[in-house]
Amino acid sequence: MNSIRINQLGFYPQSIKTFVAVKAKADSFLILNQRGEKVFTGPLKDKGYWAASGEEVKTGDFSSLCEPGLYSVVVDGCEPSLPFTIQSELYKEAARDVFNFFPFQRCQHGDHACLFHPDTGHKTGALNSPGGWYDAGDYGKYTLNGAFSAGLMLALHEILPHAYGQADSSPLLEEIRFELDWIFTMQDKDGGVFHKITSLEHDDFVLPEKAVKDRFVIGKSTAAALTFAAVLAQASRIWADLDPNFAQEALNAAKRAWDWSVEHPSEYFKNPTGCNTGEYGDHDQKEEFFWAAAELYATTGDKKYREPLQDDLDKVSLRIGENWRQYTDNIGYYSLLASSQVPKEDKALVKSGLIRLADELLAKIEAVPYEIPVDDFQWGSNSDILDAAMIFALAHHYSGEKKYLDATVQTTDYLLGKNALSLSFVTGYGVKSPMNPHHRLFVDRKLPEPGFVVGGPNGNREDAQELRESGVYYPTCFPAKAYVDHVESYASNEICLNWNAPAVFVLGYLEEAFKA
Ligand code: 9MR
Repeated sequence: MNSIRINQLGFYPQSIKTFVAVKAKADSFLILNQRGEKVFTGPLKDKGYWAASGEEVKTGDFSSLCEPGLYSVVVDGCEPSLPFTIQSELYKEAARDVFNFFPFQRCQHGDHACLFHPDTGHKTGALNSPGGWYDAGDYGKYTLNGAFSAGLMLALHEILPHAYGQADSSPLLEEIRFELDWIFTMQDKDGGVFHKITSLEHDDFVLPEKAVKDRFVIGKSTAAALTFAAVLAQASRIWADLDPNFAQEALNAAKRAWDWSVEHPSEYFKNPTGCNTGEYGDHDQKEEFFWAAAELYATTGDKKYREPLQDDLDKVSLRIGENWRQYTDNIGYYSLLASSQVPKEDKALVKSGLIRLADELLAKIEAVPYEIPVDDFQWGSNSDILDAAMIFALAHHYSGEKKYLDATVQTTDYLLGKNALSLSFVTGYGVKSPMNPHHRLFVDRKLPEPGFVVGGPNGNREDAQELRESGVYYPTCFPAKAYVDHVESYASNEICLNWNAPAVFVLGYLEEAFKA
């Protein structure tokens, strides 16, 4: 593996430009242009040992090199880096393709008669629940993760409505609307919301037309109702002028789901016996309550929804980590900042909380040798990286301070090659990228579709035992390298809605921020 790790797509002319060199004895580096001419020299900075990857790490910075072109980094005693460019519109195609992931995930099962599992409270009958996106490499549709992923992208639309099209005719909104139309179908008559549509056991690794197991509506949970309420309240605000009827229906449905949740605050979802599809189980619904109340407040300005926010607004503890689990409430904070209904005192509180977290994460970038704000690698770790990049992007948006834009760039560099695997984690982008993601829709393809973010290094390696049985092994135990580009590695190499959604946010944000 190349010991120089760098964003394999490259850099915007005006952005910060850094790389990592491991096991390098030299204390300086140079940059060669396409003709092999030396165009830059600089010192390597010793960052010490990184326990997460088991490497001695040095870093280099060539931010003042701004001339567009094709380059490589050379360090004495190391193989030259993979080539990279300096160019404007750096992420134009990548942003388009990470967005195109969503239409690709559109459900191909009819889902006109999904059987009620008794744990929904319905003993017989079926639900008409067509459309929506498949969650990941499986064919399930999960309310919580669908709502969360749509919410992340709506948060971008709210601050930069032009990022993916025009404010009033946006392909991004059109695609999200496709998911929301499905989400609507998940509400029960009493206002509660079903948890998921899946078969009882995971489908075989086949295309949808061959995945013919019965599809069920399973569970009715507080988490589903709250995330449903949150995203539809958010949508109601965003579509208010574009489609007033839809906006009103969305708000009514959101309010009913909220009321149901207040009466049923602890309907935690657990897979019923005989069901092994994804759980999205969580026994702490504080984040979901916050997200829903924040959206209802940001949309209506009604004090009734302000009251449940009080405790959290006193602390404003935005957090990243654990994939989706701890992040849902952050969208609520973003919406409070964006909405015109929220008084400026509340906005000031939220902004200071956002900046506080961004500063903590900046300190982490300083401390972690690879210059990233994450050093814990779990299932979907790439989404923790991207979720942190979102925090930096928003801190930059609301403060205008360059240090947060730099941090957004550096965190994104990790995703695209400046990591311990020297791999771009986005299919089809960079010199080396995943070739065998765990995705049923790729089963008949030689190459994966471009623009799919894989889960990434996962120190817990939940699938290691099953992989071993197929003769496949994780190459190392170091958490930052615990990844295998094998189709069976669902715990490190799957793709998923809530891992691509923050990529849509971050790449779209950077393209706008660096517009000439
Ligand atoms: O992203 C989820 C991760 O946080 C959990 O640890 C894991 C096991 O429960 O499930 C992940 O979500 C999967 C979901 O349950 C089903 N579709 C694929 C998702 C990504 O692997």
